[in-house]
Amino acid sequence: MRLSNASLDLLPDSVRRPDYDRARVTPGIVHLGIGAFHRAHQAVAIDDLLARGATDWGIVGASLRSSDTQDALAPQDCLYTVATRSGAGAEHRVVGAVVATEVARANPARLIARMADPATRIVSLTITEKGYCHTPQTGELDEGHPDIVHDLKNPDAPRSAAGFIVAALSRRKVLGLAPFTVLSCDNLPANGVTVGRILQRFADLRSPELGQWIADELASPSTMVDRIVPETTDADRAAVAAALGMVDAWPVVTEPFTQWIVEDRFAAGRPDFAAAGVQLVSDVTPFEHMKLRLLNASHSALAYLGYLAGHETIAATMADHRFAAFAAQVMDEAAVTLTMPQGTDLATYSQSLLQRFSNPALHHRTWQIAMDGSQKLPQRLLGTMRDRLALNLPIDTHALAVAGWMRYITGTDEQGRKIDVRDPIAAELAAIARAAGPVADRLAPALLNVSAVFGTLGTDPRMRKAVTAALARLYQLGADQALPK
Ligand code: NAI
Ligand code: CS2
Repeated sequence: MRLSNASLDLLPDSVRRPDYDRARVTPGIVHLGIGAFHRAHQAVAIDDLLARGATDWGIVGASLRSSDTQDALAPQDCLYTVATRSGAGAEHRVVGAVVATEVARANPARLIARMADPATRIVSLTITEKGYCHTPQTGELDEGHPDIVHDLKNPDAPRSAAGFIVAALSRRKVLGLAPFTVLSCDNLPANGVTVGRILQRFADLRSPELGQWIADELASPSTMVDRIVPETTDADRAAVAAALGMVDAWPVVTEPFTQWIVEDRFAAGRPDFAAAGVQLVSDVTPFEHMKLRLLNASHSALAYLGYLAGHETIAATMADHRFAAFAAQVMDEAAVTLTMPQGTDLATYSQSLLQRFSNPALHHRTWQIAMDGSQKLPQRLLGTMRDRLALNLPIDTHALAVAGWMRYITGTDEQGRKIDVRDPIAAELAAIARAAGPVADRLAPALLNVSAVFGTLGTDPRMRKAVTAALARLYQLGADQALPK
């Protein structure tokens, strides 16, 4: 039997299900990038709001890359399971907030029409850092990106998120409709400001009048989003099927913790997010820095050094007290660069992160977190290093994490095995690594010269010295022994 509207009543009592009439739900949100995180985080909050009567905030989930999610969810009436796991066991909840799916490349016109529909008041995004077609170090639109070049020539059949959003906004302008609010839920610094800047520039390149309209009218509030959601495995699907007593082809697995902080700036209305536990603020910046520089920075440090030391998951890496101590050190050294609201307890926050990372029920692969490092390092590690240098503080801890990334992107691990490096500039990085060879004095400076990632920080002599020394230590001792004793 398959999970669907027709089989909902056959679920075990232990499985929570939509507590509202799905037939009454109408779309109010189009989400681009209907991946695991959206379905475990934003969609759960919306599901809570639908149960409180906000039935005009259903989600249309779109993928700009593949039909996998649509293929899996269509037979399930877009229902799926959120399996929340911890050492205490697992809870299962069937979520009904997604009411339709779209595959952008299969029918771009229909996706644009959905976004231009007056009922669509929010377009949200989890398209990964690389989906913004931006230069990570500056946050500016990469006008040479192949998708951007294509979309400027084919505005009605775009490939990029920016292309789709601007095409829909252009349609709304012609129809005399206000823009929807663009809500980035990706791990980017100032994600709302960044996406707003990218959209405005893309629109400018299409038509200065459109660019000005977007500059004047578009709301793109920044958000901080947090819930650890590993890629779903076949073992996860089997465990969910056993719990449901029926097949769910597309479940998501996550942790109990969830947090969503949103700047309250919506041009076309919003649901009562606070009723779903979402925090509404005027400025999300301190919370975003806290999360990116404490959680995501230590996540990336554990991912590269843990992978090189032979650990498959974050939990397995954390089981080695030296890695756990290193993650805590990354957090402590980042904390001094943060300016937080009165009463924020960063020590307690860091302790909670270490516990979350150690969750034995989550199979969060170091390889998954290691991907797209060129898009992640600036906001996770490099901002802290820049700020610590400005305070004349040592950067050796973060330099070892950066060295871990450098060793990882060479594509060969410490046992000589190939690493499947996933990154938008993987080929460029591999070429740099091949030319430099496995020699720290050559490889570190060559990679620090990649200005799209390191910018001027890469030219700072103190940065070059610390990262080169860390990479030399890594080559000499291996990740397992290179950690501080
Ligand atoms: P996923 O792989 O399940 O989904 C990624 C989505 O992005 C897919 O729909 C994919 O088609 C789309 N995508 C990938 N490259 C794209 C591109 N170049 N242009 C447009 N769309 C593209 O990944 P998941 O777990 O949903 O994470 C997505 C993002 O959510 C992350 O990159 C991060 O920014 C954010 N996030 C993820 C968390 C997690 O623990 N998984 C937690 C907090 C934030
Ligand atoms: C992870 C994040 O894959 C990664 O880069 O660091 O997706 C992390 O799981 C989330 O930001 C946690 O909220």
